Amino acid sequence: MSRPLPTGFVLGAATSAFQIEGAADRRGETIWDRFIAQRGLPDDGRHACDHVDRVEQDLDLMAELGLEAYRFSVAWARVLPEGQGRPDPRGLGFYDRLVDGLLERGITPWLTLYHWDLPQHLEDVGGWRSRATVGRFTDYASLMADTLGDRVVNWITHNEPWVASMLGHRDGVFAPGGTDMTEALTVAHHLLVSHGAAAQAIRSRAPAARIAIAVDCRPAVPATDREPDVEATRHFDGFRNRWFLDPLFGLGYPEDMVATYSEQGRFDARPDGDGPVLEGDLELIAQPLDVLGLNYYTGIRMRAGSEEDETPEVLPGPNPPRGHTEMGWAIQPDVLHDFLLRLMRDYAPASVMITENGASFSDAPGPDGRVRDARRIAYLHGHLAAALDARAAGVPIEGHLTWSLLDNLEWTQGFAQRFGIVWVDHATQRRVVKDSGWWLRDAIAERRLPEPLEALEALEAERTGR
Ligand code: IFM
Repeated sequence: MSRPLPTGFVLGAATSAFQIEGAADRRGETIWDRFIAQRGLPDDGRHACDHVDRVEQDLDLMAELGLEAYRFSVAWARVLPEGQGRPDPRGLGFYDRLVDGLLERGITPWLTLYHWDLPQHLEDVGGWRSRATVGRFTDYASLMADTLGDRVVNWITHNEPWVASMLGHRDGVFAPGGTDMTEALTVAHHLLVSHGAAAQAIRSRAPAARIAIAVDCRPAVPATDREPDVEATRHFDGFRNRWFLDPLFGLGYPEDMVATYSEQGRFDARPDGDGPVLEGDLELIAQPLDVLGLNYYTGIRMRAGSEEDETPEVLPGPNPPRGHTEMGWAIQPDVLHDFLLRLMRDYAPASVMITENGASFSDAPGPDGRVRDARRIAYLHGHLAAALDARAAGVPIEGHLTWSLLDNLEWTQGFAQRFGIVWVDHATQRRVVKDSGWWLRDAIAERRLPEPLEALEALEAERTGR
């Protein structure tokens, strides 16, 4: 039995600038251009999905799928090539057209300001380690609100501040490649402060704006009920989830984590102490949040000894074992359900949008041209059902945005990981809607979640005309 979608529950898709736009010759250099070049990675953002030059085609594709919402990010270095100073009218014009194109097609824009692509010029003068970048980000947010605030209602300040700070500054595996936990905590603080400052700037220019931030949460459960595993789980949750959620919801930094980090000499949480926290910062971070954006992919089973490590149990690669995606991530819709309930209990957000959720599977067009990505359909069906259950239990979830519209540049893993509901041939830029894209189209058109098997049969019939 297919499940009806509640009235007002929004379905759409998400992307980010660096991962799809290309046209790198028409924007400033970003930390990701530099990082990819320095590491000699095979795939880069020069062309990505060529979205800037194919924007009309991509908008038509979204309309064909009937998307109700589209989340994209602005490339800071496309509108301000050096991150500050004189805006580039070509960059502003691009986002202007994109937003108009969405609205003309009845698609609600969800704009993200920062999806990790800091202009390299700002990195050269200290990047997010420097408090000055908070000011630059606020100026950039103001520019975008002045340009698009009359048409864009939903503003996401940051995407996944945990990733930007920890993978980018502690683990050295993401741009800009830093490897220092003290710096990573400073970066995390500056990202949060800049969220608050940008929220104020946007609201003062666009009073109807709804302010959101997209956090990537990784719910943890202890691998056993032994005390060390339970304790490791509490620590991981503090490191990964509470460190961001608590201050955003006005609870300040979690005391247990502050005690640990200050003992280690890594973070002084006292305002105007030895750390990055200034008087008034916590109030600034805790601006009223209209929407909590949740990016969810998987949970983690935590064992003592790996409290700040989330290496998946299964290695990324094609043909993952059943129950995993090609990222090596375990498929756990029940974990999403339980985490949504916990968010409600602990933080009572005014509204939640699932700003990212999806799966990497590399199914390609078959001889008949069709991309049979049944595993992605099952993933989306399971997670949407879990979200609807949580909604029925009282969590104010307003919608779900599939990551991602297009097969795009999966950062260090390049084009090898395919999250799209639309397949992209990266040599020719040809797009092919996958079965999951048609499944989403039917869900939106019919206001119900089609059962995966029935949906596949229906698609078969649609294609063969029988
Ligand atoms: O592709 C990324 C996206 O940029 C941020 N969230 C997770 C996705 C999949 O790894």
